[in-house]
Amino acid sequence: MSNVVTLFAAHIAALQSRIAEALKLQAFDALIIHSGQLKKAFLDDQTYPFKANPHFKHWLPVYDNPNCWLVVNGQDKPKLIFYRPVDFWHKVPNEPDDFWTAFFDIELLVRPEQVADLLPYDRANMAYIGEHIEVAEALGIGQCNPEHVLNYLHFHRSYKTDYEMGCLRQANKIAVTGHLAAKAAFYDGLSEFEINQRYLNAIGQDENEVPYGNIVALNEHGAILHYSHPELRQLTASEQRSFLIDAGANYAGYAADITRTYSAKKDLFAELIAAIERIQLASISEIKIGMRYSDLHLQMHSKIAQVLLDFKLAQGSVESLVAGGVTSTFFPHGLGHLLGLQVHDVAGFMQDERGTPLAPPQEHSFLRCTRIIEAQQVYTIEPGLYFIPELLKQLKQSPQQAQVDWQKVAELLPFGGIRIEDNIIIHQHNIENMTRDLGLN
Ligand SMILES: [Mn+2]
Repeated sequence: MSNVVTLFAAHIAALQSRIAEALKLQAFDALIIHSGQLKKAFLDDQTYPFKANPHFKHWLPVYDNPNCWLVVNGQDKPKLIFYRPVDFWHKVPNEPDDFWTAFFDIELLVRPEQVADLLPYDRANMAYIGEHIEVAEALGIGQCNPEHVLNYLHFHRSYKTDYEMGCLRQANKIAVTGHLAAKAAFYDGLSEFEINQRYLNAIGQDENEVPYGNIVALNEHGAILHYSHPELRQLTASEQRSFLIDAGANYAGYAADITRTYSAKKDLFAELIAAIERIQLASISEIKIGMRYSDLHLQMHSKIAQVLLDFKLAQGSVESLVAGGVTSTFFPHGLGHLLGLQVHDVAGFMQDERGTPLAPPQEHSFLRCTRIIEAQQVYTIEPGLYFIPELLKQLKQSPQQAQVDWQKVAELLPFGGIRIEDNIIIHQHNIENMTRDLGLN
């Protein structure tokens, strides 16, 4: 924590200069950034879990308080309007008194609709950054989410300040604790549901605080890429084969996103896990500044092909397995993505601060990133190898089916799949693997 505190001043200075540059693009007087509002379910008095506007939580570690506002112009001390209602039904947040409070002029807002009195008087030449356009219009704010400004801010969000890197390390540290607890719970034979509970217990966060829904999958469920229905039933020892867990943690609004796969026994599947881990680590070690992320993804397909050949799951050349789409059957998702305030951080396709997009290669449409890899960026690297019935069925109907050893595939089908995912920081002279450095192997 102390580390994070000392880095906060430089973080705010960096955001101030970004805002100053962004405002030059469209000559606004200021940006008015809204944390958001609670939303009710249809015909209900119950609200959805609150997710703060990432542009808001970029400035301060407040991600659980709706109806807050920031006014920033890149020069003056940022103004924070902090929502603190009089309310005996809900817990009211304490008055801000933390390492970050000195960096803001803070005013307390008791009723959301009174914000007009606390915002600058003339808002015609200001821009609203937030979700609730009707609120911005009612407040007479000149423009909503101007595209040039958003593109600029999104592109630059990919370059993390030292403070942000500190937060991402902390998020990883917390998630690693959960992963170790979940691994132990798997080998203790617990159900998916209980393993997930153990994970959340270990990290001290509930399912609304973690940055995405945990994927806790036993056996065949590992082949469902976004499996989200953990079963209550405990497997018998003989039913236990494999365990895939994709679970993160939140720290100060920043996300960790980590995946591990385990085999119940020392079997073929365990060897396959070790092989995927080797190519995952090899891929990280091959990253060079200036490479395009999508090229790293394409190189992973060659590595997957080699694994298929080594394990005699397929035959032929690496080139033919990649070109014929065989590797895409076993590895149907992208190699990874930018990570930060959002688990799939914005701007994965942006090639410059004007927002010029570069789409992924046509055969790899699920890839979330085509950026040039540069220092201060944070990525996940998450290759996988799965036995997905629907995709295997399609492959079986293609000419490439002759390259596949279907008996071997049938043998591995009950294990679901493998994914190994680490979170890395690109530095000028090295790649930092936060996940492994913090003790998850
Ligand atoms: Mn991920």
